[in-house]
Amino acid sequence: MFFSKIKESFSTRINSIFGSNKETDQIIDEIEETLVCADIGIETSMEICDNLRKKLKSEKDKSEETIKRLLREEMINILNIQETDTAKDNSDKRCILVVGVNGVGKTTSIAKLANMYKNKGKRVLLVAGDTFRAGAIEQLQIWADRLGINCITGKEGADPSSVMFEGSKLFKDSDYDILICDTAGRLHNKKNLMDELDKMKRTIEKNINKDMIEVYMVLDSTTGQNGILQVKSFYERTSIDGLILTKLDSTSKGGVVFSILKELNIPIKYIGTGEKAEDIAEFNAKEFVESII
Ligand SMILES: Nc1nc2c(ncn2[C@@H]2O[C@H](COP(=O)(O)OP(=O)(O)O)[C@@H](O)[C@H]2O)c(=O)[nH]1
Ligand SMILES: [Mg+2]
Repeated sequence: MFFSKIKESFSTRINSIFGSNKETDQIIDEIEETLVCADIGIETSMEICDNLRKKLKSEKDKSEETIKRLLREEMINILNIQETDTAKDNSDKRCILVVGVNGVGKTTSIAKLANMYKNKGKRVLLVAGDTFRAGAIEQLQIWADRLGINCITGKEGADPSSVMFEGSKLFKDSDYDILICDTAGRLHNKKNLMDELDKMKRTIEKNINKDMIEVYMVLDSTTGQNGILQVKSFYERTSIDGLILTKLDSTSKGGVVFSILKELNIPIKYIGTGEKAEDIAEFNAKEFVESII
């Protein structure tokens, strides 16, 4: 089970609300509290429960089962607000630039994506664009070797844009389907990370049409609301096409998924559910909610 920790804490709390002879109003109030505690965010929790109250008014049966069913429906509704632009997802040749702060799981997610696309029969090329962090290039290279995927690397400390140029040029000139680029989460020198990302993007655009390039931001779900601030600070400068939410296997607070979609309105493309290459899945709101309550 992907979300066993979230399920454990969330469904245990929801289940404990029922049982004794409580009024429906009190039950809903307690559900609202539980949602807030699970990091769903106050506004979103209120919205879910207001809708739940309204729906329950016209419902004769106010049993635990009905309340839970309606709660699931409302939670799924809230998560489905995202509009997914699948045009790029389906294009033949595409480039994904992966950004995010250090330690969130960028390199691991790139390996997972590469493996997933390879298994779908796509030809994948990787670019080790995190030239700043010690060992980052090697980390991606090890994954690439393990998965049998070609990886373009430069020297540690080199200008990441030069590796991006080399990778995107090879991509353009060969019959690769997908180019996935790793980037640094932090810079050692005083250079601004956003300036550096802009530069990388412009460099890639010299070889690859703008419309084929997507920026995916990786977020660590265990950082909760802090992750949202991270996205906002990136978003000021670079538009983000999708999110990869990692470590959902090791958090008990799945609520961040709701806050992300409500506050940022950026689609969650993939979720990370472990440390192995195959621990990645497309995000599905219905499956997510049904697996946690
Ligand atoms: N449990 C778990 N660990 C993950 C997941 N994704 C990444 N990690 C771990 O998080 C740590 C940092 O990952 P890394 O890819 O190096 O992060 P980066 O600095 O953003 O490139 C590593 O120990 C990974 O194995 C995930 O979905 N679940
Ligand atoms: Mg990395």
